[in-house]
Amino acid sequence: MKPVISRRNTCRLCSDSHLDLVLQLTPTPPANAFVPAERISEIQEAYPLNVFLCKACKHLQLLDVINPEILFRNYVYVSSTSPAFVEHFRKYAYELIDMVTPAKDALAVDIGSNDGTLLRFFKDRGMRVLGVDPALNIARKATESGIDTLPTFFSRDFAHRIREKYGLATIITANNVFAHIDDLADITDGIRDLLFPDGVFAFEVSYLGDVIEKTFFDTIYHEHLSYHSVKPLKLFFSRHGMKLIDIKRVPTHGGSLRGIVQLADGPRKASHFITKMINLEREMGLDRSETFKSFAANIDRVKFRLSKTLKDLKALGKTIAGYGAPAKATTLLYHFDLGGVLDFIVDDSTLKQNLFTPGYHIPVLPPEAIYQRKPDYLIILAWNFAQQIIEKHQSFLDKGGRFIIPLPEVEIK
Ligand code: DWN
Repeated sequence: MKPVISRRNTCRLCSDSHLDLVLQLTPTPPANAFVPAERISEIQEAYPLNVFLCKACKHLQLLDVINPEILFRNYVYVSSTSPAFVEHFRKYAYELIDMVTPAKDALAVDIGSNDGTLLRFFKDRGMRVLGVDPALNIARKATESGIDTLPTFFSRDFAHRIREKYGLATIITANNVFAHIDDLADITDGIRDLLFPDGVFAFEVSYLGDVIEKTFFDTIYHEHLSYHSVKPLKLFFSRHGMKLIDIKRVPTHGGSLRGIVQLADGPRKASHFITKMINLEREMGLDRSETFKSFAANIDRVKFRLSKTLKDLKALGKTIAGYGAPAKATTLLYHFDLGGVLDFIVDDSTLKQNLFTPGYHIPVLPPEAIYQRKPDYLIILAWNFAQQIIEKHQSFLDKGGRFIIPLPEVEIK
């Protein structure tokens, strides 16, 4: 087996070796490395969370790469936990179908298809669908639910095997995946080889512009090797025989980019919005190291405010629990040194219930625990779903409980 962690010394998008260290967060265990009760006495190793800016193409990235077999083979995140996210995927799928108007039985391939949430909407509209996801448990359940899912990592070689068996794809998607892959060149060459000449590749990734603007630093963790912005991606695709033709900001995960890509000689014209986004990124300073130094200062400001708020509440004898056990909570808890503050965390995902969080081993319980253990405060660690969570638990408020939203600013509701 490959080592647990390896270090690359070139940019993931342009292969240049001039990379600036622009941000250092507290090292953590892998963000989704939840453990069962029988393993809580084990010490989980923490790995560096150092962020680098490529001086050539300005791509922001991690260079310390944790073995994807460790990160993704036994995965605990499923897209369908959030009804809002399922609805987002429904609209997304239908927008792509309206754009491409696929022939009957045309093939849609989803890379990192998870539980098949997106593919189900393509299937409902008459397309052949194929998922590819290395999470053995989730891939098996997706196949059993009617979405054929190959339990493996996508690669150029694997794309050729898919092409031989299923033919070319009219739509290829990769959502919350294009930030997770170390060898993006190989993946992209595979996508190019699998795509129909008039097909489209669509991806969604967390957007660096939103991370910086809203101080969403907790989305920095080892699964996310890349923190994408438009200009480096546009250059990258052009170097791989493809063309970025549209870009759209979408609200998921605190703010994401949806990119539409075609073969370099594809039929569609590029949107002028791409140039507008590149100009906006220059104004935001996403291509400058000093931007990330002020980002670090913002993180420290929020850390001071949140740590003081929680420690003052604890000093008053208040009890505090967490709502949602997202991957990003690992970064937030470690970087803000909050491991000893939360008595427990609740999460609606049965895959995480009755496990313990990475490293700090805080128990993750079903939401019923809120009404059995009656904490005074609930800090919403899945802040991107704060509204849905608060609406679902009005009775917690009615009983005198309060919610704390940690980012982008500390808020008590
Ligand atoms: O890139 C990734 C994003 C897309 O999803 C992956 N690396 C892993 C994962 O990141 P995350 O775990 O931070 O994602 P979420 O979707 O922000 O996690 C939300 C958590 O909150 C889940 O554990 C489910 C939970 N939740 C809940 O308990 N009740 C969510 C909702 C909406 C709820 O009502």
